[in-house]
Amino acid sequence: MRVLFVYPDIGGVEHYGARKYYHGIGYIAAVLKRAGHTASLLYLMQEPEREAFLAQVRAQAPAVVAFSATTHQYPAVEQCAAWLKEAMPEVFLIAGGTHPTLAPEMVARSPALDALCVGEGELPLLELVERLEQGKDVSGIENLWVRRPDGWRRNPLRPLIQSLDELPFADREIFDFDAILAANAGWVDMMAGRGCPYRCSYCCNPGLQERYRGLGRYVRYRSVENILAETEALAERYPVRVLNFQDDTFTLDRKWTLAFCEAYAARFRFPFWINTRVERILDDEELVRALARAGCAGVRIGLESGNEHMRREVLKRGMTNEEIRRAFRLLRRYGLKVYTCNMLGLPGETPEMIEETIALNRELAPDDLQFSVFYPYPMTELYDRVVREGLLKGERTLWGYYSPESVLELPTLTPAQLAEKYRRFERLKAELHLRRRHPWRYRLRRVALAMLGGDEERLQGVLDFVRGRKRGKIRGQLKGILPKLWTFLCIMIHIGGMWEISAI
Ligand code: B12
Ligand code: SF4
Repeated sequence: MRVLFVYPDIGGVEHYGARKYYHGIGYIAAVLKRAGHTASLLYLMQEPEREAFLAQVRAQAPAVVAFSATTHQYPAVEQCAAWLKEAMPEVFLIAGGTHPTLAPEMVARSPALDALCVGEGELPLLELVERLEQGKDVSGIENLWVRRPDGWRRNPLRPLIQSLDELPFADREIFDFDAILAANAGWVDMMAGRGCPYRCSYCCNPGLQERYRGLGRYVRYRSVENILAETEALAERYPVRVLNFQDDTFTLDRKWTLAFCEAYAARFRFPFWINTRVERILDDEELVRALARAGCAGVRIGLESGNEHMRREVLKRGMTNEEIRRAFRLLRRYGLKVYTCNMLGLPGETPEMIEETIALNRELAPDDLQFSVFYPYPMTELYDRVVREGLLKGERTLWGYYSPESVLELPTLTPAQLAEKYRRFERLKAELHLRRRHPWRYRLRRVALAMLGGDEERLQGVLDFVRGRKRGKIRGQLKGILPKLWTFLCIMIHIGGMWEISAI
């Protein structure tokens, strides 16, 4: 049977600079293909346009269209499903991924979808496709909510896949992986496992842990051997330069991590990057040394806020600033790069608290950082809080995620203050970039800033003035030169003309 996946990633290319690979679709496609089905992909990079979208779907002639969506991208799914249901009612429409898993009730409001998938999709989608092919009833498939004439049938969840090694390697071809790799400088995304045991209030993991309670271990790892076999297969087929592990917390299982490092170092030379938490490397010199020796080039760490109260009480992340500093020192001692993830516009946050986040980052001087305006995702503690406190501005479209705007009305932070702090983060990012690339220019900037009493706005004003003067000067010089240049050209043309006449 032919299945067409639709992956909306609107605004993603502008934000990340390239198309990205997604394991959720990759794994399901691999399972379908292994069972002899055909799977293809429509990667939506821009807001879809009806006729073009329908033409692309028709060209694939699918029996099933399978949408995947995070919360931000869901409006595109709703729109495309509506067009499809109207124009091609014979095609079965299903949506899965983070948003349908977190907010199935919201997704079930779509009048166009025939089914939605809560949780892991490999086995439910395979079962759906096989049943459709055999003309069997599909309404009782575990993990699926299926539309029936009398309403939705909400089937229970099946147990989590306990042995991830049983899955085939995620399918790369469906994403045109050669092109993705070329656009991402040879960085290959990998997943070593699934699930995170922490309970951060802004993250969907605690909600998912509850949803899956009693259905098997939530945090699972692939065997080291299985990951190395995939790495080998990838390296044989593609020009791999860096492995990019996207697991939420790579070093959760210390014994597993040490075993991975040892085995990896013996077979591969590619550098790799991981995500982890301060607590999972803190004061653990043996672990950090092992990571460094295995080729771990860098670590991404969530600071989220520089204010300890905010971090501990609101975000439910226990580490102190001192522990963060110690973790940084340890990572640096072993030559690992560090990248921080930060949020701003949190409930209860004041401009001063954001300044603390900026100051902590400036002090730690990560090799790079990421920052985003807090967005409340369904099925998280902070989502419930902002709804309870009436902070949500109302149903807003989510296209503009990558922007300095908030969907919240915060009594402690005005939109203008948030926008100003967002700009400060942009400047901090540029500053860290300058520090890495041009240490001398960075030092000069620091001296200039100190002379202006640390007032960044003034420094920016001075820089703009100097740049403006420079531009003005060039323009002035051009103004002086242009008439002379014109006279010179006229004389040359005249002489050229005389020369031609005399030649005749
Ligand atoms: C890799 C990753 C990315 C990649 C790839 C994008 C993507 N779609 O995941 C990139 C870097 C592009 C990215 C960007 C963003 N991400 Co991101 N990302 C992740 C991460 C770390 C891993 C995703 C993954 O590959 N998981 C492994 C696969 C196997 O699991 P899975 O995604 O759950 O897929 C299974 C099921 O959901 C289901 N399924 C999925 N699709 C479908 C489709 C059908 C038809 C069916 C039946 C089933 C099904 O089956 C899959 C296999 O079992 C997750 C966190 C996490 N651990 O999941 C965050 C996560 C998905 N990202 C998140 C966010 C917020 C973002 C960004 C908005 C912001 C940012 N951080 O830059 C952007 C938005 C991009 C977008 N296009 O929507 C949030 C989403 C929250 C939400 N409610 O939507 C998450 C959950 C992080 C978190 N804990 O909060 N992200
Ligand atoms: S550590 Fe990261 S992935 Fe785990 S619960 Fe917290 S935010 Fe979510």
